[in-house]
Amino acid sequence: MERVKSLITESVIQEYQDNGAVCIRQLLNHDEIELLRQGVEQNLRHPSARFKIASRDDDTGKFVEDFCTWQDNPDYKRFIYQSPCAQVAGLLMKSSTSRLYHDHLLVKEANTKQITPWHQDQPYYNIDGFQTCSFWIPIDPVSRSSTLEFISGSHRNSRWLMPRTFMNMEAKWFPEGTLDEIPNIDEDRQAYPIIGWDIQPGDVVAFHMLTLHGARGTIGNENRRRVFSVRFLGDDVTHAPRTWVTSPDFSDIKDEIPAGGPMDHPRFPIIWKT
Ligand SMILES: O=C(O)CCC(=O)C(=O)O
Repeated sequence: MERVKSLITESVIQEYQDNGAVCIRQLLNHDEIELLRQGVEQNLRHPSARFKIASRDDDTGKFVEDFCTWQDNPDYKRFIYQSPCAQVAGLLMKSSTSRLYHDHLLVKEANTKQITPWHQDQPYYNIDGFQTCSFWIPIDPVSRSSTLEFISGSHRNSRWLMPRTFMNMEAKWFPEGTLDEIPNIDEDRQAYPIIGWDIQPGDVVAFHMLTLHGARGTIGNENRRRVFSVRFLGDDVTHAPRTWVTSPDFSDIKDEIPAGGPMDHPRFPIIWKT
């Protein structure tokens, strides 16, 4: 694809490798954003059994999430197979293949107080490996104050930090005390290399599954913030079945993929290869 050639330069790939997050301006065209808009609306009209409300009842807005609906959502499916994202993920990960892991819907209505606490994604997952890439794709304009932020270079540490539930900060995945805690970044923001971008539809943010990231609410913003996320795995990623319920929950297929083997399964198709 011409736009992939012109936008994904060696320096963009290096930025991804060094910082663990990169913003690619206008990677997506109008038709691709429209496809996502239809897909998101269909998803919100027909939420899956995995749909959840991630904000409190007394919030002035609302934060909702859904997961793994691409097989029932023709617009998501078309986007995943036909947009440049899988190829871009492959280039950023320096992988010869790009395998779909899952899709994730994240909608914050205008004036949502609920923050997304700082976290890494991989400790919630059922995978091992380093070649990973998630896309965070807003279909509404997002201001710098409500955008997803990253601690530049934090993926390189490759140390897993304690995953907790977003609302009650419970340790549901690893027992208390078994992993280091995420520092209180917002207490001393100057001490961290925080990066983040305001977004116009068409822009995408790609990030590594070990990069520390978080977002504020949408307080003071008139926009709702509808985000479609699609996540890809590269050559070195293997299945790591857990004794706990991962997020998203893949326990129904736990025994269908050998532990330590590639994620070969119809739920995780290879979308792009060199
Ligand atoms: O959209 C958000 O607020 C959080 C996104 C996030 O944590 C993710 O995509 O992994």
